[in-house]
Amino acid sequence: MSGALILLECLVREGVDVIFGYPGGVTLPLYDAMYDHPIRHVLVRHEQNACFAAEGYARSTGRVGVCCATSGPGATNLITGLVDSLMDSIPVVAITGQVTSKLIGSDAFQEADTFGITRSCTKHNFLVKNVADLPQIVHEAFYLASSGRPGPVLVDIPKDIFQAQSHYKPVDEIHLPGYKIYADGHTGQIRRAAQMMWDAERPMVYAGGGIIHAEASAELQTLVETLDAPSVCTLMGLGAMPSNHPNFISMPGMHGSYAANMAITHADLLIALGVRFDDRVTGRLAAFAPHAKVIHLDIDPAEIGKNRTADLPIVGDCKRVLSKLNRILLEMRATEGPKNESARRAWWGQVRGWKDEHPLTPEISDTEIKPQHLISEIDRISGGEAIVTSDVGQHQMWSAQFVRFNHPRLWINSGGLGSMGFGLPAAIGAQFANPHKLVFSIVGDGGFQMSIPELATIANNGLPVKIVVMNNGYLGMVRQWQELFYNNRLSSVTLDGFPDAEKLAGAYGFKGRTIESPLELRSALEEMVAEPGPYLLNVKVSPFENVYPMVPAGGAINEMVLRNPQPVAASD
Ligand SMILES: Cc1ncc(C[n+]2csc(CCOP(=O)(O)OP(=O)(O)O)c2C)c(N)n1
Repeated sequence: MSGALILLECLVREGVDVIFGYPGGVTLPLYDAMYDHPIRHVLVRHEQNACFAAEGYARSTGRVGVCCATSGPGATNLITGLVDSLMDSIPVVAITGQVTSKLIGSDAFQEADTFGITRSCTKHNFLVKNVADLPQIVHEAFYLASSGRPGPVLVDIPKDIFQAQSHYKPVDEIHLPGYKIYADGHTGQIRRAAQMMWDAERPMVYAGGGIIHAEASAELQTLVETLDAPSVCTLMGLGAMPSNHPNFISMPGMHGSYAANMAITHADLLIALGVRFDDRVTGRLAAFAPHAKVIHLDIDPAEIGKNRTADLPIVGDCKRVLSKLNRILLEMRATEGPKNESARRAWWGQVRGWKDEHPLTPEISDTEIKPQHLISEIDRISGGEAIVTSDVGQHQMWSAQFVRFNHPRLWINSGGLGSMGFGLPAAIGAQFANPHKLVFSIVGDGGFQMSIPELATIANNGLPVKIVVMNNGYLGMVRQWQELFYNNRLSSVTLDGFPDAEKLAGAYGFKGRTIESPLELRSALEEMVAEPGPYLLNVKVSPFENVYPMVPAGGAINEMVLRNPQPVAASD
């Protein structure tokens, strides 16, 4: 077999059914092998979007997403996607072509040091030097991408390796000295954690993307119910608790709810599960959960104590450790009966009071479409069941606030890196992985224009993605910061000349429409969803709406601006 066929055999054995990619000179042998191969190759319109689409596939399924690019510019175009996957711990395998082995280092045409360049933006990377190593390397790449803390792994393959002849040798065992996964958690620490949870008067569960990666939502729910504790999910963790669950408060942090941030501030025990104490969650770190002892569970030991010292660290897989914790807690409840009943009742009273004081409610107007109104109408149609991908900016934060998710893996967004241009290609990957699911792609007029070429991929493949452009005519989130922190000196944030949506979608062969009256909002969304194919709905919303609550950068999370803010000094 040629190296190209060996690679494809490895992918088949890893269960890969689709690759998102873009061909070029050095990957010609691979594309020739794919010509009549059962694995489907989806031709995107830019390599960055190949990686974002692979992420959409991975985020919506938990399986490894695969993308492919040629050497040089093809490989460097993948970088944003790789960093994005690394920041959000998404299992992606990227295959890149490299110039022929004997030309490496000669500044050959389309040569780039992909191995060197991607060292810091992958969980691991390989340069294949011998065709006989290919099966071992590819299976190791899948194992590394999907095990422990998931992440992107890149395999760089010179053209001559694709062409060389060898055999596919099955790989029975992966043995990587130095790569250890501590999945089970320390038994003593787990016992101590259970005791701390049992003894707490004001416990608070703070759950993140790690719960979703570990498929530990059911265990999380059991924990929250056994403790009867309030819980919040981070931007990456939304869906880990069903949004309608009585113990779920909402998202915490910079644009989190008043109740979520107040509850964290007043808790006496913070149960941090699969989270990384991101600055967008913690605000001023020194003022974050100031009265709480912290239990921190994470699969990655490097996260423990990175930002906030843990009083009780547990390195382990969230699913395994939470099921052990649940067993112990249920035993405690059976033998000891309920604990701190009146303190816990008072705590819930406080949390409910905060919720009632400042609930997250969408703004609605009779004359213009408020962005929050748009998002809450999408939420009404979704009913917590649709896949929603977003881009980055105000629409992302309003989506996180107002769309409910009954299950994990429905909410797909670029959390850590905040990459504009993510939403549309991520929807492509998610729709390929979930052909029968309703997929909304909620994007800003800025981010949408970064990934407009992917309308062709959507059209060519007949993907029924429902694209909703929340069109405020601005780079909204940047405009908001310029208004609030730079005396409203709006500098390079106006987006004039948005194309006619009907003509734009029509040019690609599908339906599009622009609306601006709140009276047509509901029927336009329903028309879009009823359409069997793709649909582009351009929704002109009030341009100057800001996302609240807002914790100004560097502020403590209980110092939220709820609305009508006083400008404060500029900072990051
Ligand atoms: C690739 C990239 N460039 C720049 C930014 C900085 N940025 C963050 S939000 C934002 C504005 C987004 O505007 P739009 O897509 O219209 O969404 P809106 O905020 O209006 O909802 C910008 C420029 C970014 N996050 N990503």
